[in-house]
Amino acid sequence: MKMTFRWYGKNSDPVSLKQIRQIPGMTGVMGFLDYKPAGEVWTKEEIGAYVKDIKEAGLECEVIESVNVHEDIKMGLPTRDKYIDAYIETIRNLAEVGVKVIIYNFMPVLDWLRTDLAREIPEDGSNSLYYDDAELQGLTAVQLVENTLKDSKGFSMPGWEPERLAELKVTMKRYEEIDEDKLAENYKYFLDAVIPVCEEVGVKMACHPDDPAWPIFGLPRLAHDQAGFDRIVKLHDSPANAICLCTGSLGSNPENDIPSIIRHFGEMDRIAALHIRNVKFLGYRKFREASHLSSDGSLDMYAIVKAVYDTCPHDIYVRPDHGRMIWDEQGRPGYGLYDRALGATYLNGLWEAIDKNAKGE
Ligand code: DNO
Repeated sequence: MKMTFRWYGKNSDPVSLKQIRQIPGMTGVMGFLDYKPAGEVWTKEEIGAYVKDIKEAGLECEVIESVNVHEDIKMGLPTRDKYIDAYIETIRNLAEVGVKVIIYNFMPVLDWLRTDLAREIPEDGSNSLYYDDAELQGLTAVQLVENTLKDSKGFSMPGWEPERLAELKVTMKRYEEIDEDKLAENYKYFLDAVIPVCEEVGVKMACHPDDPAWPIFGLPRLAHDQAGFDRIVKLHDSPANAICLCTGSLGSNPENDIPSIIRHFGEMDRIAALHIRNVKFLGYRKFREASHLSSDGSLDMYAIVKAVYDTCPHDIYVRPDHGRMIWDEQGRPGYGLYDRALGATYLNGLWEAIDKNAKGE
């Protein structure tokens, strides 16, 4: 397991590379240029400079996240080809600086979504991201976006680029014409264009699940259970058409058996990276994000890491995901230093125990 940490770059992340390097067992960064609007090429110079900083800090940068797919591609508009060309250029540029996995998603309009970015956890006074579907029912997509941006404390948020959200009303309207089958068709068109390039340059595309794991605001969504991912991996059958298995996103729906889903896709060699975190179910479509520890949430983290150990390559890329805000840290919601660092060391501890046990040590 290559343990990595999401990092937003030196101009945007209050967490420094030095701090990340000091977390025990940390080998690299899952990188992200948070200022790039969907559809724009990530140039060699920008990526090169970003990766150089990471390498100088003694870390690797073999995974890049949130290379966002332009809405015109998802909607299948005639303009999609120019955005696909730009995406291909980005893939080539990323491959040149040593990137092996690109994490993206195919969620229409909105990326991950919560109804509260800092809900206090009464037991210990920390706070975390929180979702209650009943609260969402009272909101329009526009209101939800406004609330989220207001609560983001001025930090950029992955998937919540202002450019993309400016056209929200128009885009929502257009999606009334697009059902899941149409979205799958548009997805296939995209994969048929990009996957051969990935094969050529040695990169895997890793689709991130819908978060939460069900359709919202009547928008079509494809990636929230095993059947959905079975469909996605078959849209273009190649090891380069892979999955970023996010345990917390899929795990927001208690019907998803996460260790079993990991085993299913691990055995098919379709998992290219994992985001591993815990969630605590509070009711029907209601959850908050817990510390990574099994006993703090609803997911069995031992069974999850064991499934990874048993079915994925042992150098698979993993990162702890959204942390709580603890010890009075002020930071980007979900992406502070402390709780994610605790999560990483806990996951490494589980791995060590499983590994030694497997080797009879
Ligand atoms: C949320 C992240 C996502 C993920 C993207 C990939 O916090 O896990 O933003 O990186 O959906 O495109």
